[in-house]
Amino acid sequence: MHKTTQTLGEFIIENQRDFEFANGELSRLLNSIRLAAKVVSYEVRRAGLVDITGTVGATNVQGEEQKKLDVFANECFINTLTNRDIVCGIVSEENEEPIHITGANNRNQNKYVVLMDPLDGSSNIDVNITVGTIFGIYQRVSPVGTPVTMEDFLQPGNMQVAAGYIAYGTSTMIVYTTGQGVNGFTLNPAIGTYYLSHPNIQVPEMGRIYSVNEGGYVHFPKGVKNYIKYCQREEEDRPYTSRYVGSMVADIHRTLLQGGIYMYPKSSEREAGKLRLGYECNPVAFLLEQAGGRATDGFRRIMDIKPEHIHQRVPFFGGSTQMVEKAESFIREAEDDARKTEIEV
Ligand code: P6P
Repeated sequence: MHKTTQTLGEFIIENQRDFEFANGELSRLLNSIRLAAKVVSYEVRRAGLVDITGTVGATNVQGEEQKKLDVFANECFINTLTNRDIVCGIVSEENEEPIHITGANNRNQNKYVVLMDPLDGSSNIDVNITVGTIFGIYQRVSPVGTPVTMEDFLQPGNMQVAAGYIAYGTSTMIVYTTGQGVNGFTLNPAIGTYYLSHPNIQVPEMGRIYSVNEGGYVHFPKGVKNYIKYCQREEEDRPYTSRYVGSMVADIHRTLLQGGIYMYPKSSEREAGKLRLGYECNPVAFLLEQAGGRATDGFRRIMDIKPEHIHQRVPFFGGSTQMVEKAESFIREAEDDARKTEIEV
């Protein structure tokens, strides 16, 4: 029986009253993301049927091979956000520089900036694994009526007014927050409507799943290695289960719903880890915290980190609060031991 719960459109209107900036603009912004997500979802779902998988022979600013769907998704979100005339700037994983949008009559009247990864996990496209779009929304800090500035894009995550992801999985879901909790909406592709399927998502305080690319184990810091060994030891409620999709949206969606910890540590190969602060870690951190979870770089709250540049990478530990705190304790302990050894030498 088709669920006839509240639609995303009804939910946005009903809840815009709760939003201190409720002047309809954020609602229109969220609606533009909702539309772009439908278009991208349609293309992702037929990727295997038409020659839209594979690569365009180009690489993006991350030096990663660009997939045709990456390019399509990036253009789709940029065009949709631009046409709605609400956004004055966009940072995208696929673009080295921010996109400046002067708006109607080039008067720079638009108030929001969006940081996004238009198709995260795209390396999984050709093997039919869940990929996703991740977005964070901020109010500009530069004066309305002037061109958007780099400072508008370098705000800490605690300034986000909304954030979320679209998961293109067995079904297409939008999961987002405006600071009033986290809600998930599932798309009914037959009628193109999203329905509230996961109201008020709460991350379990404690989970039994740890999620990390264990192929990097030899390069991880000692504290992270010690925590992974802790997860694997047969004592108390352990060993935990290991799950790693290699697509952040998939791993985070599971963590939000079932609990657990998702980690992308720094390593001897990647001094700052791999995940980008602006358009992967901050939006996900906002969601996790709004759902009662925790997100840090092992030491600092992700959303308190002041970005230095728009493609900055940070180590990431996020999920069930008790698990993230446990991982942090192992990391701190190893750092303290290393410091003591240095002093003794
Ligand atoms: P690795 C995808 O490129 C991504 O940014 C995340 O979606 C994913 O969690 C991670 O990288 C996977 O990286 O090094 O484990 O393949």
